[in-house]
Amino acid sequence: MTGASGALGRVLAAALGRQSWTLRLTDIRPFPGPLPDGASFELADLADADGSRIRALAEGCATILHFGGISVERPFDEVIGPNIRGLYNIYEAARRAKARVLFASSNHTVGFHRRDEVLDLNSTFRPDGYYGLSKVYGELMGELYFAKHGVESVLVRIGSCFPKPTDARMLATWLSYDDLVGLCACALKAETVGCIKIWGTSNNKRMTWWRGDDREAIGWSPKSSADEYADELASKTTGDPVVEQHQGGAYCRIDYSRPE
Ligand code: 15L
Repeated sequence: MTGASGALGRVLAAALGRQSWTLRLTDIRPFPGPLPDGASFELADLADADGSRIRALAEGCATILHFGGISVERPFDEVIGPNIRGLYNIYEAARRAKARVLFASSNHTVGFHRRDEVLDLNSTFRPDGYYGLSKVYGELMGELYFAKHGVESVLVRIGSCFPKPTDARMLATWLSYDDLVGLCACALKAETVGCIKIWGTSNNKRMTWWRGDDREAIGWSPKSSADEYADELASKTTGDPVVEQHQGGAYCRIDYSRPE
């Protein structure tokens, strides 16, 4: 697992450790706190031009849970190393290790779609920044490595994975930690997956922007729902039309300079 020291990495490491998976964890930052049972940890830089360290770490792994890299909108020069070069290192490592990849993609691949649209897997990419663009690259990298080398991928377009939804947008985008763990466990256990794409949200029915994906291939069905927070959160909006009209929310506003 890359990005093991990050917010989602720590949740997953603890939960998958409890499920008795053997985990090889890595991150550019040290792992905070004690390691889960059955886990080892090594520091590594995804953006390493040589890639040999990542390849060595992947040896013997059945699946790479790729949660590493820049996880929010940042300037292009910060994104390119971990999220573009890093992706290449991960897929080359997966090819050599004959490992499956679960790629933590993002809703920011389609962030500039409007909120009154319902998307499916045929909808076009509309990245809302350099971060979202790097996730588009990652999804296409998965497609390339499956078509050319047979490397399997579960490409998960994560909505907003936090302990609780905290604003109106998250009534559509929220993914609970339990559902994330369930999804990863299904992806680890599935016999064959090919190259599939899944909307990473909980069972949110009151507000839905995304439908129709490949979750059946791994037998995942989310259990949590943001619906129970609807009364509390429906009015928690920003009042900014660029933010509120688009699925990517605040990411669309960063550096936004389009004349109205
Ligand atoms: C993401 O891709 C980010 O990693 C996360 O920090 C949130 O901003 C999330 O999207 C979101 O859209 O809420």
